Amino acid sequence: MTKYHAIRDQLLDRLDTMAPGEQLPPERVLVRELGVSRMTLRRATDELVASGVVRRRPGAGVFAVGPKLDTALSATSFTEDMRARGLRPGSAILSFERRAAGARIGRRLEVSPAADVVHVTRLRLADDEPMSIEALYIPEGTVPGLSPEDLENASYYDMLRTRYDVTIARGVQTIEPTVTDEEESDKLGVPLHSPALLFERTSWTAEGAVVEFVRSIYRGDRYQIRTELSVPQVAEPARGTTP
Ligand code: 16G
Repeated sequence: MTKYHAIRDQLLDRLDTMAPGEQLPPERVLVRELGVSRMTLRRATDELVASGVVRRRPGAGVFAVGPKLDTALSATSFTEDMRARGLRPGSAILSFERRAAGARIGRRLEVSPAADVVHVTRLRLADDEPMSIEALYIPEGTVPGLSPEDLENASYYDMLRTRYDVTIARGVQTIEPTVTDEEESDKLGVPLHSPALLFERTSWTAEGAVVEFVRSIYRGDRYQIRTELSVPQVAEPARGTTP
């Protein structure tokens, strides 16, 4: 292990005991405490900044970001998920339009290319911090009269249940690594080409109607995926039998 990797690990140990937003001691203090050169410390810190574990505020210092948000692989809504963590969910509407589905979205929503769909792009926030950008496509017939104001700082899933009496029964989701483009970086407040997670989710009602196709870009520096692993049951050979 190189010297700077060892220092990075020591800094990570220290960060484990720190609260989000807490400041790391100044460089000259760390140099003394860890017995390293300023250059080695800087290199280790740069790596932590790049991986999103700490944030550098020019002129102020280096601050702990806190653990990444675990996202479970279930059909929960952003709003429920944030509330369960004690964070305040928010969303800003970036665009809202009604238009013909077109071939690609039509296939996803299982409607004809000429069918009307509602296309909404939302910036999703947790305690006012941008977390993801979601492009949501809904068959127009599912949400008659839906307006941008309905979704401003509100939950689409709640709206489906309470106003349209529609309940999501199942979904399919894919996840891919990606990097943010110029517009996404700008909206999410991260550098260009930052790591991100691309989720594509299709959700159905119990009757088999598609109620959304969603393309979500989640910040890679703030999110990780947690999955519960079940152990496959292997059938034991019966005792006393000869192979
Ligand atoms: C989540 C879902 C998204 C869904 C939204 C509803 C992922 C990757 N995506 O962000 O597909 O449309 O929740 O949230 O989890 P809402 O009810 O708060 O609008």
